[in-house]
Amino acid sequence: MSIQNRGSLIVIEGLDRSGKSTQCQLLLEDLQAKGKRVQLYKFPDRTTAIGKKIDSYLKETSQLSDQVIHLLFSANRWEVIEDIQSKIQSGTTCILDRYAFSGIAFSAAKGLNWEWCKSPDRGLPRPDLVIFLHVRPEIAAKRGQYGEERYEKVEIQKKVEKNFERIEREYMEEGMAFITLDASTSVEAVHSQIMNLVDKIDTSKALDTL
Ligand code: NYM
Ligand code: MG
Repeated sequence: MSIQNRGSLIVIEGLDRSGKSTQCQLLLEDLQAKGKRVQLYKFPDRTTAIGKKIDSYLKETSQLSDQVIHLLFSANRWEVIEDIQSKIQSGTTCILDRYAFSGIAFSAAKGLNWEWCKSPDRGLPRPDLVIFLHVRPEIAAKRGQYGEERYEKVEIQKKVEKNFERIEREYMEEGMAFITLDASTSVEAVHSQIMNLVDKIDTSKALDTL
């Protein structure tokens, strides 16, 4: 076959301090060591103009309505999506540290309508695999740097956790590979479970949309 396979689209989700960034980094390095082309993206991407607004909102140096910040988080995904799509088409695997699922889970935790929260991300590429790293909010709260940003409070994280359970149910019903892993075990154990799931991704079919 002369046609090159596309790359895969992998999302790591979780509550704050669930170990997402550590696992994304390990996944990146492991795939690179296997000779694959891989790129890591983090949402929110705080480097863009929209990302800077999001950053100041999260650091509580600015206030925005719940609707406006929700739309900014979504716009922050739309502004890099062409880049991600072209990487995937050219055979590069893209790892996303959070995605639209965080958008729904956190905004709905503030009382916004569920379907309204889903709508601005409709049309974004649908991941091949979503891994939700589960740690109990009480455990995450004991990890370093917790509580520095907006939302990093146990009561809010408990609502976000419930929302992720609903997100998992809904997307699994649509046939998405949305897998929850117990992230309270060792870093190595979680990483090897992630690698097992990543190895099973089938890139012969085209990417669908959310
Ligand atoms: N967050 C993240 C949202 O509320 N909506 C979104 O769409 C995304 C991508 O931003 N508490 C929240 C979740 C986190 C915060 O993320 C910052 P991180 O991964 O801690 O930088
Ligand atoms: Mg955080």
